[in-house]
Amino acid sequence: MKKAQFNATNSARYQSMGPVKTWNKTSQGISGMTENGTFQITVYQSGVIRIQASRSDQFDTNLYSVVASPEEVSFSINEFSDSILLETNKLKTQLQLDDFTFSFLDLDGHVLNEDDTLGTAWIGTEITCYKKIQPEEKFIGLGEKTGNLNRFGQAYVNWNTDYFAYGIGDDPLYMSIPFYLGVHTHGAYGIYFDNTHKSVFNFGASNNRFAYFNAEDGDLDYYFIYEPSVSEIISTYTSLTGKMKLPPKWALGYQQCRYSYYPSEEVETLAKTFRDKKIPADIIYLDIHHMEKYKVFTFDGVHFPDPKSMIYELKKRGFKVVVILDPGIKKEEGYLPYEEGKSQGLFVKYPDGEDYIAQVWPGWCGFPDFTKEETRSWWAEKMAFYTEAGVDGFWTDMNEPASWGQFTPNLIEFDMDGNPASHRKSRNVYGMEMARATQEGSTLQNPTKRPFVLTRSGFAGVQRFAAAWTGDNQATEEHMLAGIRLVNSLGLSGVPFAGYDVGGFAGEASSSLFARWMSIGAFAPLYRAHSMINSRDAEPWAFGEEVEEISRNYIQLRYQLLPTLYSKFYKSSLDGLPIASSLAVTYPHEPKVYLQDFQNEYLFCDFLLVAPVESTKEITKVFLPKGKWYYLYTDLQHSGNQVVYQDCPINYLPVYAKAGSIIFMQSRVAHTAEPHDGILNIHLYQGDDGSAVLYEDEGDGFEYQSGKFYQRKMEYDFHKGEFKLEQVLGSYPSSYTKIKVYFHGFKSKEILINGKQEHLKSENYSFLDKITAFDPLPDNELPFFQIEELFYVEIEHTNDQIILTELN
Ligand code: NBV
Repeated sequence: MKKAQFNATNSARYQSMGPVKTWNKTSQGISGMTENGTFQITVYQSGVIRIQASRSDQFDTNLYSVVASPEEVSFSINEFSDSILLETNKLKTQLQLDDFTFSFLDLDGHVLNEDDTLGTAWIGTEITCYKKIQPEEKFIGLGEKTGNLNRFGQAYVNWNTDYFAYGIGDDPLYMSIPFYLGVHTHGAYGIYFDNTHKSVFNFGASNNRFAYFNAEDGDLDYYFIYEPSVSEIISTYTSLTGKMKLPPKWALGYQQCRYSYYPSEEVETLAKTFRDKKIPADIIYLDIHHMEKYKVFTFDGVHFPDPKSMIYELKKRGFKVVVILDPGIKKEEGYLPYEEGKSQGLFVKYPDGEDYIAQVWPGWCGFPDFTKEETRSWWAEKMAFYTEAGVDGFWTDMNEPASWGQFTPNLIEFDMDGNPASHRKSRNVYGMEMARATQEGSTLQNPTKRPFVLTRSGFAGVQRFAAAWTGDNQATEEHMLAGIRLVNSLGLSGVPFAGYDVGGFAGEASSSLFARWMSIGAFAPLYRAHSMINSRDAEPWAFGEEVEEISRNYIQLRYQLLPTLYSKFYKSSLDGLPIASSLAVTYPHEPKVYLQDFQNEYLFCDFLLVAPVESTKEITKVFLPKGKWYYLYTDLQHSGNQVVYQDCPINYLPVYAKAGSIIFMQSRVAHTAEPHDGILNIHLYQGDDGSAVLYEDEGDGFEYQSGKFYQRKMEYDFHKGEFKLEQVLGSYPSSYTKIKVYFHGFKSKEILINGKQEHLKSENYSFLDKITAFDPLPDNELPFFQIEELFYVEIEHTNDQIILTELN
């Protein structure tokens, strides 16, 4: 790279960009030079401005995260004596000429975000952008980061790290997403810092002056995003870094994992037990003991003598098998993946060309360079080993990459798709590129199937390739709640499909903790229980009869909610929005949302407010935002904008439906592919307008992309007392023959359906079954809640518009 002639050196002291010397208007913005560097301002979208600054005349970029090109957008540039003002129809960007500092303002001139006068500067190769903190500013997002929802006062490092049994305040963890949102009185904005080096985000920690973000090398390259709402900011961020692809429906089911289930008889017993006990489930994972001496692309011949038949049997029971893939390839003569990797130059190397070898489970290993096209295609081909045995999904672990010693030397080199770079620039994208290769492999091997990849490590944009889980958590109450914040934060950062190890990976859950975790997990986008080697059994039935019934209840509820969940996944694949959505998304300016007591609350699939609570509590405080809310299990109504005290016996997780909710449910099934009874149950909640789209398709494959889907918009107009089911779109035949609408909070006993009078019927309705009184002592009986006299109507399903009126 040619170095421009700037005064700046790799000084040990702070050195700023200095004053702007020259600048010119380009077709997409502005480019210019300061005393110490070059810069470029690109109008990427009308609400997205990209700022780049460098000491070189060629900008250092990240090839892997932003997949969108700049849009053609009209903007104006005005020059003043001390500044330049660039204006789009959404925001103003002002560049101060004497110190190269930026201010971003809305069209009314309110400051959204502005640089501190320290601006953009280097210390050695480290580049930092210093920002003023706006009054009352809250900081949210930044992906898989521990700590509070509001990150003010905290600082974080982005450096993908294998962190076994991390503490709930520890940092960094496995995945880095350098995207955050600032929320204050004048609105909200997002900043995505597109630099893959180790970076730091400081939101006002250890100083009373500024927030900053920096990277230990590379350039300043960030996207400033301004939209009128937090959800539009997140959506815009995913228009840059890409969206989650619609997963196969089975990936939304309950997933059972263990380090490790073996031999194959144990796996078969596990599958049979789920079915015998009528606990729905879709996936069984095979962890590292499925391999021969932990060598990827092998099966342990002793414990899994006939994996193909085993998987075939599991499939007959409606299970999918997901296998773990670790990147380390055992350095062993005669082991084909190693021989091929070595001879074809597919491994990560030292600068002198020697393969980098480090220790992981199999012993000394080479590491496929997933930032190289040839390696990704080779890996994708190797995956035939698993798909031929019938494996359906893949779980990429240890891809930070992890190795014993946990200290990868920085000199090793990665191809970075033709732009070789050291570990310093490459580490953070390695895991994402492994997930990408794995997704490509799944598609190569099974072109008509949707891939399912679950990854531990990743970077901005990882949502395009895989779902994420939050690694090796611990079986404690605080971890259960911390996991919710991690998943919600991933949702704020473009990764909607995420989950935590239900029950806790390290350590052992108490019965009540396991029960509570199972109920919370039912409202996680990814619902997977997992636990560590040498610990007690941790399946839904392993904690006694009561916990088994509680677990069954919530797993069943999850399956009954599938029409809602699948519709929401579809929506999220289009708009990039979280499935488990922190209240900060919908109510960003409500201060209570950020309080310790309430920061874990979230909206699941838009309508259900989940208020997670420890298993040790019998009563909890819940903040209900403005509006009206129904306690799910009894329909008890609460007006919003208040804190309520909620009983939370171990068999009832506090969940509330928002007035205006339209919740789709189906009958109970053993797994996602089992046909339901043909009745679409719609739960409609009185009190506010609502709208929802029911989406269905084959649940796998890609025919939905050419119109083979069933899509139906439904709208509830509270003031008109009208509920409209619009005409069905798409060519996928409905799986429903009947629609049953439940009216929550309505008084009407008679309504009109397409103008014709109908008398409503009623029943006692319960979302969860009564827990058997196993203990003869009456005091130990768990409560049972139901909605008495819930009115409903049954309608024949047709694809035509159906209008229900006179709903009061
Ligand atoms: O493959 C074993 C485990 C796995 O179960 C876990 O989910 C990963 O996060 N893996 C880490 C390696 C070792 C953990 C001690």
